[in-house]
Amino acid sequence: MIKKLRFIEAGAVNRYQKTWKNHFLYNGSICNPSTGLITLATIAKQQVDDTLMYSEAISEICWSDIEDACIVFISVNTFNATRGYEIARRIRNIPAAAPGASLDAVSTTTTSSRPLVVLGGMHATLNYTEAVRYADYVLLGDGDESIVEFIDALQKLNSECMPLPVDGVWVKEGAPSQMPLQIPGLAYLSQGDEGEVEVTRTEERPQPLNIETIPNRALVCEYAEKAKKYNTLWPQVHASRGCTGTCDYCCVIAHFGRKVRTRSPEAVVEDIRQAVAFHSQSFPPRLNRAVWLTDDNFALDRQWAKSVLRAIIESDINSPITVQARWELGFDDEMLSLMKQANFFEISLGIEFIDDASFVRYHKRCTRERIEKAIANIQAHGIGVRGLFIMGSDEDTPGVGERLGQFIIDNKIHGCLIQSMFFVPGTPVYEQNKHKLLHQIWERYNGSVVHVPRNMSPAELQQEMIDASRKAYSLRRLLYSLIHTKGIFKILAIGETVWHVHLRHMWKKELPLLHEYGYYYSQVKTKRSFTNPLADTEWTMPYNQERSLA
Ligand code: B12
Ligand code: SF4
Repeated sequence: MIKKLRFIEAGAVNRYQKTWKNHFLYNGSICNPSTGLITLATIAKQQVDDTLMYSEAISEICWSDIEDACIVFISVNTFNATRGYEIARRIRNIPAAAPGASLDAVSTTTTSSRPLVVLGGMHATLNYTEAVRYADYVLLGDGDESIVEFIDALQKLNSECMPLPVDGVWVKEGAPSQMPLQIPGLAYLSQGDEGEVEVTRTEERPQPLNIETIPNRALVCEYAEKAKKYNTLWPQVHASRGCTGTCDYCCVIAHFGRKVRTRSPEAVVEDIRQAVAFHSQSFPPRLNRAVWLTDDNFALDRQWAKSVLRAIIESDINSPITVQARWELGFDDEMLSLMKQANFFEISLGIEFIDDASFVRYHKRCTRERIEKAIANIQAHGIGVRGLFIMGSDEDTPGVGERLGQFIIDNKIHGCLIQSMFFVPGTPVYEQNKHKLLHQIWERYNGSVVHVPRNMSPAELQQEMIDASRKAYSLRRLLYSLIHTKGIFKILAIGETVWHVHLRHMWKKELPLLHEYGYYYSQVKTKRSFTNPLADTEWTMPYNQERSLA
């Protein structure tokens, strides 16, 4: 019997630490746990009652609770892949069960057993040939259906001989020669005819259409108490998955597919209700009551989006709501007035660049002029605009930070996310630019500079990001917001100014290293010898990622 399942969301470089700063510093050493993994834990709990999730975004892992689990599912994006692999390695170092052992043996607490390790999530899917070396299995794509089949398949094997891949290698001796788990969307290491280790991938699995499950947030260890305690955690709900865009840098289309899958308006409303209740508390009352709809492009299916908005208007939900969408939404007056009625206070626009040449280069269908008009129209409906920006385009030239800051001020954008372009393996920008990457230490792929842009050195680019942030979050802008804006915008202005001071501090700390990298990179280009300057640091290179730039 499979008696115990554990889910782990691996932490990023800023994984959870207990500190007083968590009360006001968003994404410092606390941030929201993964909705996707909570959804999977909710689904799996219907099969195995003893199911629990740890998120290193909000707590530490209780290792003694992991050791006797039957299966541990680990979720990795690119920015937390290094840590995810480390966790997988640690669990697999618990001595493996002998080939042919039954699943019961795996779930005992004896030292000769260990849980089965399954990796999944965006990075594991797009890079399964890498991820599979750390896990017994990789489940590809959205897990809503595959996880059920996977657990069922293992349950069925339980009564028979259960051959386990030992240390990641499928051992045929003493076990059926046919791999017993042949469900679609699975990758694992196997042994070829001549004894060599090879990666096997089963047939492709279409992404699930039924994505109605409402995540049971109470399954996440320590989430309930922290959700109430910290304003830096807030209710988040994912209403639709995927996008039909063509942007070269986007891993969302690579992972979720170039189409959109939606949940019913009823499920979205109920999910929001539950998320709000989970985070609310009467004393002291929450300062930040905002709900975040985390869709990548909420208004892509316009009829559906309007039906969700109408359902919210008709419901008892009165929280302020923020959502991500593309600029086209700024020209749909009916949508904007429904959003206003549904208490949407803000739209996060993926603006990305401020020059048309970059839009063309990275196949983002828009122009600066259209974006500026869209922003003005959204604001005319009484909704604020947050800008999501990418720096480090090959079209960027020195002074781009100052220009971006000015764009933000001129267009009255009240908040922004500034990131350097990062390169998720599996996306077109990765393929086009992999020779320009400074390293492949995935945990550094979190918005700071990881490549050599065309017109600047890496350190210069990072300095441009600092300049843009400083201009957008100046003391003057903060004072202006405190005097001229109302309610939630005041709270956001304070919170985000603190967050950007923190970001700039982190970016500055990396400058000497980026200088060094830039220097080494130029050495490689002139064919001189190259030593990886990070080789001696504590950062660990993922398997197969140790590389010199030569
Ligand atoms: C909400 C969100 C956040 C929130 C909450 C994060 C969270 N833990 O959910 C916050 C604000 C904290 C955040 C922060 C960041 N984020 Co963010 N975030 C998102 C966003 C918009 C939605 C996440 C979501 O709910 N997705 C929907 C669910 C259903 O999908 P899912 O999580 O992938 O899970 C499904 C499958 O992947 C799969 N699956 C997942 N895990 C597993 C595990 C197993 C075993 C299996 C079988 C399957 C499986 O099944 C799930 C359900 O079907 C995504 C974009 C996106 N569309 O995913 C970006 C995204 C994940 N974020 C991204 C980034 C870069 C960041 C930051 C680095 C930004 C920054 N510069 O600081 C930080 C890093 C966070 C940190 N720990 O420091 C990138 C990641 C790119 C990458 N490949 O690594 C994304 C994809 C945005 C983008 N378009 O580039 N983020
Ligand atoms: S519009 Fe946004 S979500 Fe859609 S492909 Fe472009 S970057 Fe990705």
